[in-house]
Amino acid sequence: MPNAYFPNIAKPIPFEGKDSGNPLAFKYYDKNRRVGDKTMAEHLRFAVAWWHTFMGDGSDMFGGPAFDRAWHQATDPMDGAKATMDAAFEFFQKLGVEYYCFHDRDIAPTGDTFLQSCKNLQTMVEYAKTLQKETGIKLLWGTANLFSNPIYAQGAATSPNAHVMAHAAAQVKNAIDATHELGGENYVFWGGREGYETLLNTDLKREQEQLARFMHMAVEYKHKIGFDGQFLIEPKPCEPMKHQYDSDVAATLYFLNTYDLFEHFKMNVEANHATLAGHSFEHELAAASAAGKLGSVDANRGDLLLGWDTDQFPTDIYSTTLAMIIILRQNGLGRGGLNFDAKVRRSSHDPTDLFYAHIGGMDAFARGLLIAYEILRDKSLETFIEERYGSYKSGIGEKIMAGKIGFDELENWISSQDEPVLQSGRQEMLENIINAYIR
Ligand code: XUL
Ligand code: CO
Repeated sequence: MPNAYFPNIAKPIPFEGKDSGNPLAFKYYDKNRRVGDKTMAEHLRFAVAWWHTFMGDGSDMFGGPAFDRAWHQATDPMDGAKATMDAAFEFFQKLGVEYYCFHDRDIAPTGDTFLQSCKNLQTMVEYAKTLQKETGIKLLWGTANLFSNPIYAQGAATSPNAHVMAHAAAQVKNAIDATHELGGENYVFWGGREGYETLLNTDLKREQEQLARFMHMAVEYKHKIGFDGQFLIEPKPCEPMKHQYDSDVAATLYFLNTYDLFEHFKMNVEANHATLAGHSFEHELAAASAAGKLGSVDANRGDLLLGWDTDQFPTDIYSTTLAMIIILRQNGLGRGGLNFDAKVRRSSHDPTDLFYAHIGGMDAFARGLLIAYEILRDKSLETFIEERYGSYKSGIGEKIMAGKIGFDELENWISSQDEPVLQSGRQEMLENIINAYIR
């Protein structure tokens, strides 16, 4: 294993169990431990996000780069991209994750022309292919950065300028090719600039039609080249725009349904995007799962006292438990996974902080998995929920849901009945049950 960029981490992070006092060891994530019919690694399918972990330099609106990153030293952009890729694969191996995710412009620098950018991407894809082969590390998903280049300031697929939409299409084509070439298991669409700043200059219907047309072209292209990865849409309500069209799971499902795209996409649900949309993380997971559309997760957390996408590492066991209940109920994420779309704070400038951050996130989800598994195994919620809707299994409830009767029959039936007997929702009792499992 190379040892150039993280010399302080001499060997892969070990599993040492919950009583270990070693901050560079897993306390809960024991990748080969079986939980039900799968190992922890198979359940959780962790991925590292290239952009935050390897591209982030600690800059924010108030100050420049702050991080100590040996792989950012090169002056030539392609040399820098190669150094970054070496650092990334060293990091994956030392951390012990099997997957990563990238934007096209993360792994390869933007060139002076579109063609040069495509060439840079191809070169870096070839290099990534070699490193994937050597290490067994895989690509969970690829995506295109359709938000940094100033030409996308008014949207990419939803730009009022058809030339810009064509540019976006050509860029996505190349990003799908790169993902396909690297055996990516999914491809993500996050419409960072697909929205508006003001309705005064915006034809909202037309822009959504453009977005739909763009997605149809992507689906056609996917079939044309035989890419069998899952297409995912990642909802987010705002930031960078005032409003983004894929604002939450429900809005995205409506968009897919309206434009005949439903069968071709699933969702990549991000925790911090859910809270920005005024929902809980578990709400968005449940909404996607109920539609059979929960494909993958961007695992992070926000700060409820701040109104922006803070992209912090997930550490809240209660939240990971509720998330894992929903994921286990649908029998896992299939070809999706848990991608840490999260960044260390600006003051955590040391490369070792990247390890602490990921170890914490992986342990938080491993613990959530173990707790959720026990809750489901004991049917602690399931039996209650089943009984709560019991009145629809027979009698009048069964007739209603079978579509056999309507308002007239129900009026007749109700006239011969006493008042309904109500059952408690038992929220507090159920909350206590969950807490009893978090030990
Ligand atoms: C932005 C965000 C993106 C997507 C991929 O908030 O989450 O990084 O995950 O473009
Ligand atoms: Co994300």
